[in-house]
Amino acid sequence: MTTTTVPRLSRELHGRPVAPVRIVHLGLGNFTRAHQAWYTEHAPDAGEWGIAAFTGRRPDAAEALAPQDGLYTLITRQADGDTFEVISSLSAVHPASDTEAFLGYLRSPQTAIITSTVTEAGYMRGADGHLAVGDPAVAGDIEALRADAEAAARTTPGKLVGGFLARRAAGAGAITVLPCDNLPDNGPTFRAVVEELAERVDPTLLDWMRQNVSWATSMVDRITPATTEGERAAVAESQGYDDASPVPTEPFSEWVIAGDFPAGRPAWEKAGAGIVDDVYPFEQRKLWMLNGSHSLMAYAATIVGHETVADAIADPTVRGWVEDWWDVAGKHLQVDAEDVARYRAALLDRYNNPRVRHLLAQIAADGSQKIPVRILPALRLERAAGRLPDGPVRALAAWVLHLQGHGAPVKDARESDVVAAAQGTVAEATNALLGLLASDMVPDEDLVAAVVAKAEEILAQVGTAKG
Ligand code: CS2
Repeated sequence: MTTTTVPRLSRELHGRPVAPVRIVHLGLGNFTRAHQAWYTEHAPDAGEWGIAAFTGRRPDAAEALAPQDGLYTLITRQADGDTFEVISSLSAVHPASDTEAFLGYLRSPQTAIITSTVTEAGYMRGADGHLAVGDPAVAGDIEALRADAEAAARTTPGKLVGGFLARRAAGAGAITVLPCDNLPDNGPTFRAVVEELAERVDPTLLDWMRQNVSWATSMVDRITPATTEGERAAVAESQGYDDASPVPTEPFSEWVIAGDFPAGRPAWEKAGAGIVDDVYPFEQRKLWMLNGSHSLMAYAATIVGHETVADAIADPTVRGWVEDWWDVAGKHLQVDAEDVARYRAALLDRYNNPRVRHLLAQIAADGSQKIPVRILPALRLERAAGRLPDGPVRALAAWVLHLQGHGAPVKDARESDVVAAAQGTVAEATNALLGLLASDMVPDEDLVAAVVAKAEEILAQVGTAKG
């Protein structure tokens, strides 16, 4: 590739001046760069709202972005071509380990918001929904922060507790936590684990948090695949500069936010974000319809032989499986039938976009965190009504098969637990996995028998995917 012949992207070359840091973000990955950073860039007061972003699982993001002053190119892939835009709302990028910088921002009264894209697993919840105090990383953070308030915390709840201790000591006042992860009620969920950790470190912090920390909730949506070398080359060729870390994304984007921002916030609504009183109906619709069908395809369609969402949805068998799931999930949403129909049609358009190469193997990761919030709630409601519909039963069967070695490779925050539970027959695996993640749903012999039948049906389709 001829990246040496073009200059590296920089603020000097391209982009607005560095905005003062007023937002601290945890979990610098492609998603937040296509979403929150884009909304912040497009807010009319963008010049007053810089983001300092800390990496999560991908330390290389800071290494790539620091030499280009936090700038990067967002490549929006329409079905008929690309548009390129330089995003300059990241004022600073740091590796996750830079505790000193993190605490420094938290001590500043200028910092008004902490946002997060740390994934479902980042909340460090156990199967009972509470903070996983037995997890070595959580236990380590509690011990370290008890001994030294400025210790380097490893988990997200630990980082927040360390940050709040520093903010209290500095008298820096009110702040809002705005989670941007795919979890129902992400604000209250985040708050609960952080409070549980705080109580163990320093119970007096809880009072300060009640007076100074607001917990907002948000629904986030934008399909954002991982970057490939092809995108870097496309930027160099068409834009005339080298960007070591461009982000490909789809045209569609949605952000719905509820909460208080006592220290202020960018005018995100002017950039298209929805500000509402209750995020739940939006969150449930997105999590069940989009993310639920994503997870179904990530397992079932990779077993059949597909690699991307666009390939999978073009296969009439897989498309039928997705429709079966939507028929069930759509019934339980708190939105009217017309809205569900419109949403389904829009999702099909988004999935069919051939220029968004969204790998199913990427979506397959962390099923132990995703299946319980994307698939099981609708299945539970159906079981309570005495029904065993195809859609959710098939999704569960596909996940069990995946954990037994079919389709996409297994990559999971609780890999050893779920792989151990998935040993044996499909019936044994189903029982053990439900026992682990949804103990209220076992025993249920009829459900297990239905999962076994659906697993056989899926395996009968192996090899039917074309090229
Ligand atoms: C996907 C999501 O990887 C996954 O689990 O379902 O990241 C999905 O692409 C986004 O939520 C879309 O907004």
